[in-house]
Amino acid sequence: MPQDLAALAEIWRGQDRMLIVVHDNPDPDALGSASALARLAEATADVHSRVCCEGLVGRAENRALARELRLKLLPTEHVNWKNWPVIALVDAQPSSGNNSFPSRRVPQIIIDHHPALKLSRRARYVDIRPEYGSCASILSEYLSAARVSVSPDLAAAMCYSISTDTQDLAREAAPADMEAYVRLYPLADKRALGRILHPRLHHDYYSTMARAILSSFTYANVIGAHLGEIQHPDSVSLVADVLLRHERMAWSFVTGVWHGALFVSLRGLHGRGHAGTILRGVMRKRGHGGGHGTMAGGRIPLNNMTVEQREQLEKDLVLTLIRHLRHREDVTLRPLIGPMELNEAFFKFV
Ligand SMILES: [Mn+2]
Repeated sequence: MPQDLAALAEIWRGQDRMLIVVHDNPDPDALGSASALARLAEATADVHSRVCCEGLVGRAENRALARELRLKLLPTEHVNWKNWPVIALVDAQPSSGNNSFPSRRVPQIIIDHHPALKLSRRARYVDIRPEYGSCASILSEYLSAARVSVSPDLAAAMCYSISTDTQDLAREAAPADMEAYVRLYPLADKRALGRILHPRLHHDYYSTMARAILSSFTYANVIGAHLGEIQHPDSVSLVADVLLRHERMAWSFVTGVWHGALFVSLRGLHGRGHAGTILRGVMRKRGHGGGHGTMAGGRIPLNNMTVEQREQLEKDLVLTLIRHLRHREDVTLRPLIGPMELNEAFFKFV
């Protein structure tokens, strides 16, 4: 569906503010897309926006991006939904399980690139393009069509949004994603882009990575780790991305505990891997999950489980995943790093 600027203008007519809801623990695509929609509404209808979500922005790159955009995220618990005349969801849909928008309410606007859900049809303005690798690419077409100028910071952020959702345009990228990137890159502040791509790293990054690597296991071409308690939910996807780069691996699966829920991340090497479908099959009714061909995430409420029960759940998830990937049923997981590989130099310091 091409963008219908007149229909959007109709929704914004006579309004002065809009609430933009993104998924919990938002990623670069969610933040870049929300800022782009805010820019469009402000430039074309003088409507001012706040961006709202639950959770945290954890990864250093994503925090740098939010800083460049000067984004002040509104926590969902402070939102009175009735007070907002216009509500938009971007990079997310109602009842998809990864956002805190109440499922009994209907937003006016939905712009997303995940597979369309039934409930989404109720919104007044719906633009869902699952063939796009990034939601920011869709929003970039709106800005172009409306001839709204894009600031150097916003262009830098949107470039990063597109490259993270498409692995630098190499996977699940549509021609439209390439076109959007090529349109935005010349406008982008390259220093801002550099600050997003190469941020300083918090100490927690190294402790999480050490724990992850020493506890990683493998089976055939599957690699995984259970991180236990984590500082922020983004740690699971961060570790899954690093583990997936191991030369023999095609799938990575990582779990971590945050605020009473088990966060899971599944990454696949190949574009037609159906990571989202596989993860939903692995989670079944235990929790919510979803995603694209190569990236998927979800969470399972732990409801005061004991540590032993949680560890059993983590094991069950891994075995179910391995079965879904059609490996044999008698599965013995092996440690990624054997004790022999931790040489004397390592033990000198521990
Ligand atoms: Mn996205």
